[in-house]
Amino acid sequence: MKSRIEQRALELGFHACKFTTAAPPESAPHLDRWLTEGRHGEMAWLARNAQKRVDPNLVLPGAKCIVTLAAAYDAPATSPVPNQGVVARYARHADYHDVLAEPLKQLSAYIDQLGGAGTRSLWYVDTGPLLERDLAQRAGLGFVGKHTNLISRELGNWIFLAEILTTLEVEPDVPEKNRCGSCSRCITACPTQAITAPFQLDARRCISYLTIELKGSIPVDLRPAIGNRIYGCDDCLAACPWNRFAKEARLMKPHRRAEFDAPNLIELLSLDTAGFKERFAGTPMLRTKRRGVLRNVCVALANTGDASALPALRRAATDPEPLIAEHARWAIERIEEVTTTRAKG
Ligand code: B12
Repeated sequence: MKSRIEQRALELGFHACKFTTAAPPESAPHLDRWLTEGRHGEMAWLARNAQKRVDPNLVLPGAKCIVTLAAAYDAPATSPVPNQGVVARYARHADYHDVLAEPLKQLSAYIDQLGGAGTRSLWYVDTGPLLERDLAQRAGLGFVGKHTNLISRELGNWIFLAEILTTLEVEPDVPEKNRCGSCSRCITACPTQAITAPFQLDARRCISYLTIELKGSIPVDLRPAIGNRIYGCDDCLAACPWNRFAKEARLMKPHRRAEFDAPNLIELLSLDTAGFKERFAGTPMLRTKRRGVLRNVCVALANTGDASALPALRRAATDPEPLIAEHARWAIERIEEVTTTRAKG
């Protein structure tokens, strides 16, 4: 039964498939502490269903097994060029929640069919109240690295995680152990020192949080470190030496959106709502909406310090969306400051 599920998962394009029980993950108390300390920032949804998040049986009563899956993704590393933005690799594809839904549905149906009448299965890809990385580690798919993401010895860390909770009983695999050793490259690589200690991330400082999840104004003291990143950040992941084992992104490759490898910031800033929706359709960036993405574009332009962005920023400073206007005004001040200092120097 187990090998048939695994084989089907690989046929469907997943890179790895491992099994664990539906017992609460051992690291569950860390979630409690993390939430109590407010390290989740504005992500109140993480606290709302914390109870479920640590107990898969509250998600699917009668669950016996969790099938954990990995799908590799990849996109070229980008180097900073004036007025070009950087988008995290995962987002330079069609939205993975959509891409992985189809193979997950198929695998889920296959498991139900194998289990026969009465078998129930639920699939998730970042979409459910589960501690995905911890379950994947217990299933032996990889280990949670010091940057808090799952690293696989066969795939590195450019992987998405997905799971199928099922009432079907399958023998669990052997858990993986941590293999970071004395390496701390990811901690050093973080531009905002968001990894406050090994395995501990203060989301409120993480550029991924600031540019994707945060709905309001980006704290001024953190804006310079964002550089020209306009959506997410990959620095801690890119630093991981296990990436030498990265594999071709089978499922995600056909869904690459190469136009986001080096997007022109001034052009993005001119997008109105309809233009934004058209340009970003199908990508995860759509969820951050025009107001969030253009807020980030203003910060990135400020950080490039290029005076040629001033006309576009002056237009954005009158944008009806106050969040964009505020960040545009800040960007203008920053660029003017830099240009004045340069002229004096
Ligand atoms: C909320 C969230 C975020 C938040 C918070 C991230 C975080 N580390 O928690 C923000 C917005 C910052 C974020 C960013 C990113 N995310 Co995210 N995110 C999630 C989400 C929805 C929940 C994570 C969660 O439960 N956090 C809770 C806190 C408590 O977790 P934690 O601080 O890491 O602590 C855990 C462990 O580290 C451990 N632990 C804690 N303290 C200690 C101490 C010791 C001593 C030890 C041993 C262990 C330990 O126990 C904790 C409980 O799980 C998951 C999907 C899911 N449902 O799991 C995706 C997920 C983790 N994200 C993902 C991705 C791809 C990213 C980004 C790479 C995107 C990008 N390029 O910008 C970045 C990476 C940033 C980073 N270094 O984590 C992938 C990661 C895939 C992988 N290989 O692991 C996931 C799994 C989604 C998916 N299905 O693929 N994300």
